Amino acid sequence: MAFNSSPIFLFSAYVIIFIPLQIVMRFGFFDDENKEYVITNPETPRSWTNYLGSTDFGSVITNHAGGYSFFRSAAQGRFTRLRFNSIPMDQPGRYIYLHDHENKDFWSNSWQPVGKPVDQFKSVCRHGTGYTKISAEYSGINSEVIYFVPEGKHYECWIVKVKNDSDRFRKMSLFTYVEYAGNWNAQDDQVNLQYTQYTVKMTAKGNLIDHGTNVNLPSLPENFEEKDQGRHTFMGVAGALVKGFDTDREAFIGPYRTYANPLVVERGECGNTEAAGDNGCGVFQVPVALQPGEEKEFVVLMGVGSAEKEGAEAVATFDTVEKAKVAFEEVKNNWHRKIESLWVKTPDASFDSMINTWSPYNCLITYFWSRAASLIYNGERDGLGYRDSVQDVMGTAALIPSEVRERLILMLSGQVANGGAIPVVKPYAHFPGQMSAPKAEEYRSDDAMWLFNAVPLYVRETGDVDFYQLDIPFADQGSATVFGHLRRAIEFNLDRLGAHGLPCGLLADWNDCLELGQKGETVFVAFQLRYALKVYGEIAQMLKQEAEQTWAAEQLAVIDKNIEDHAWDGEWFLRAFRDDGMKFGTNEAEEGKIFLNPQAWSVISEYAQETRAEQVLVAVRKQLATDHGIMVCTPPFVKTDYRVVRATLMNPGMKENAGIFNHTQGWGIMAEAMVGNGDQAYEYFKATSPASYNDQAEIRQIEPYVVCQSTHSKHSPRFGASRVPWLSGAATWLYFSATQHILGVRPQLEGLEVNPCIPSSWDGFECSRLFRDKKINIKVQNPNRNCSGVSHIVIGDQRIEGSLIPNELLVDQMEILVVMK
Ligand code: IFM
Repeated sequence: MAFNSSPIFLFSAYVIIFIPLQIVMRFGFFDDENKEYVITNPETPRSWTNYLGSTDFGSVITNHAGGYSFFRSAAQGRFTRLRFNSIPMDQPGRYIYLHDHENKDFWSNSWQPVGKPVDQFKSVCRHGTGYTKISAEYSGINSEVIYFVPEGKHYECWIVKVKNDSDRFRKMSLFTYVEYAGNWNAQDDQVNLQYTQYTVKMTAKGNLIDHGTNVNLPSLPENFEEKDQGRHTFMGVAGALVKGFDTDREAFIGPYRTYANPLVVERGECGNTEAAGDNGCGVFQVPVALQPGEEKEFVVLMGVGSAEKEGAEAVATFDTVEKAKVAFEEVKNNWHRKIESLWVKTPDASFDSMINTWSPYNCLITYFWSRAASLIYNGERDGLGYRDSVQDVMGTAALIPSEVRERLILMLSGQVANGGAIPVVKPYAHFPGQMSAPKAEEYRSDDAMWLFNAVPLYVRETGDVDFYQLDIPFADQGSATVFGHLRRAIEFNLDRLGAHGLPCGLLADWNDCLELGQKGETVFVAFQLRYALKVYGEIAQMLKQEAEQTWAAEQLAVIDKNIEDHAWDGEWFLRAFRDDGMKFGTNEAEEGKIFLNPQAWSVISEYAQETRAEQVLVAVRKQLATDHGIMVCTPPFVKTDYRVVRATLMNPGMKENAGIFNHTQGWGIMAEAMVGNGDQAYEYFKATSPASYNDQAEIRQIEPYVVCQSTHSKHSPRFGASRVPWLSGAATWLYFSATQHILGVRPQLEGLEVNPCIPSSWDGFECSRLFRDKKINIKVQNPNRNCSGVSHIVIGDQRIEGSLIPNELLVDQMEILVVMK
């Protein structure tokens, strides 16, 4: 942390000049070349996390090696333990302790949990794509652990290195540590102790430990959700001799100690304990004797399956450190390939750090784990929430198009025959055609509307137009083509219009705190419906379905009229009507006078244009924009009864109660970009972009490399503080708005469009885009420092008017010049 605190006073003969020095509070930096965020000061305001693995096997890991591991689901498959919402917030984890037999001193490779004084202990954590590397320098010993999940494997691999940098012989012991769950069901493991304290059975043999739960019950591979079944995980060591083990947590730590000073580590000697019931742990003692300058490496493998079978196989696969290093490089390269679909160089290095690495990586992690696995999401949520997961597709369509196609098929099969959607799709327990449809009061009005953003985006990215004709079952009964699913989604809302001819809000309409019910109406979803009808009409035209195109145009005209007649408040659009006629988002109200969603979506849906668009965007700038992002509404609800709006449950300035809900920030950016206001779009981007806060990390407090759910607004005493990092709709919309609207690199069915809306201070930028397997290198020139408007494109000696590079001119490795007006 660089910390310059006090202002300086300069005295001259006549005046005293007060120059406030900027306080720089920084804990690390972006290593763009290696696509890593490097934490050089371990005393981060909160634990800063990363993810390992895939949707089959995942791990949450912090800069202190804290976190947990899970198979398929953090709720149903969590086999190592984390104590949520504790201090520190990330314990236990996957530790390597070091014991010096000469003086009995001990420490951990990660600064925590032992926590040696930072002036004597140098810690560096490199969070990379799908791996984390933590190194320490202490007492003349250098150590390093690289954590990753080898491709296609259901186990973690830790490459451990220890080097004697002192000038004397050192006799050390290294100890592994993980703490095991009593049941893979996270809730049972945390609270149903009268049961889970009797289910663990630990055994150790040679270099393998077996962690069993309910071992006398059969295992049920076809029934993942059944928690009472026999399950095994293993820990193994390869490339080193083990001297001892402990698998009984209490024996390892001691009854009145903590992870900071386990009894066995202090003693320097394992007790060879095997837990039967109570709490299991995975500890191996690896003795290491090092001459000055000498180093030793070995591998720890930890994952799903029995020690006897899968454990033995894992140890055989990685019997040398070299093999583990090859697997590590493979993981790194695979992730880099996934996020390389767009590379950019702009005048703003922090914009580039986000767009070239962290934004797409954040989108992928959110896509994989939805809202179900982090230090905050603790297993209470499981599966793919419908609306969120359909939107998550948009951030990843360019990165992993074939996986996205499968995910879209899954989500479309989560739609029921009436066009609405089941609220959560659990990939491991989803049986299309056999699911029950939600009860009337359980539907959300926006769920299936997001398909109109996601499906066409996937088709434009890939050119897979046939996707619209693919037949997909509904969750409950029957089937339809993708085009048919889209039609049903629209019908769902058209069948549920209220007194003003606007869609009914139902249980929620994106905003979980607005429970408008079966008759209350939502202006936000009215704009979504308008957008859906517009998009549906365009698809119908492309598919030459003229009757459908006409139908969409007729319905759109009706919705537009209802919006015009009922949704305008005078200076901005209303948010909603309750069924008793009460309005949300009106200047007449004392609380919740204006909401962001309908203003942004009036522009995004192209309902509001020119003067009207300018009017609503001015209202957003004046009423809702702050230095740290745009508030979801204002003023906060304090007096309004919580039965009228559930936002009252939250403190003012937090989350849906006039907080800065980051999911929505991209919509503000898009709306400004759509009217050509690149300066304002960029200002909104900077206010919300995590990297903008790297030198002021004390404001957000969370990771400066990933988005988060919500930022405290000016109505909160913690203005700027940000919470619930990583898994948020903010990931998709920040990446989407920055790449497709600010940079303006937009796949179209007819080709690749480059239509930037940038700040007037930029004289241009360079980027390269992988588009349908072709690499397009683009140079944008902005000679007149305009925000928007493309004059022409130059390809070789050919000049094309406008902003589209047509399909027929696209070839691999081509150079394009885009000249702005
Ligand atoms: O839109 C929702 C999301 O689905 C879950 N978190 C809260 C958001 C806003 O209410």
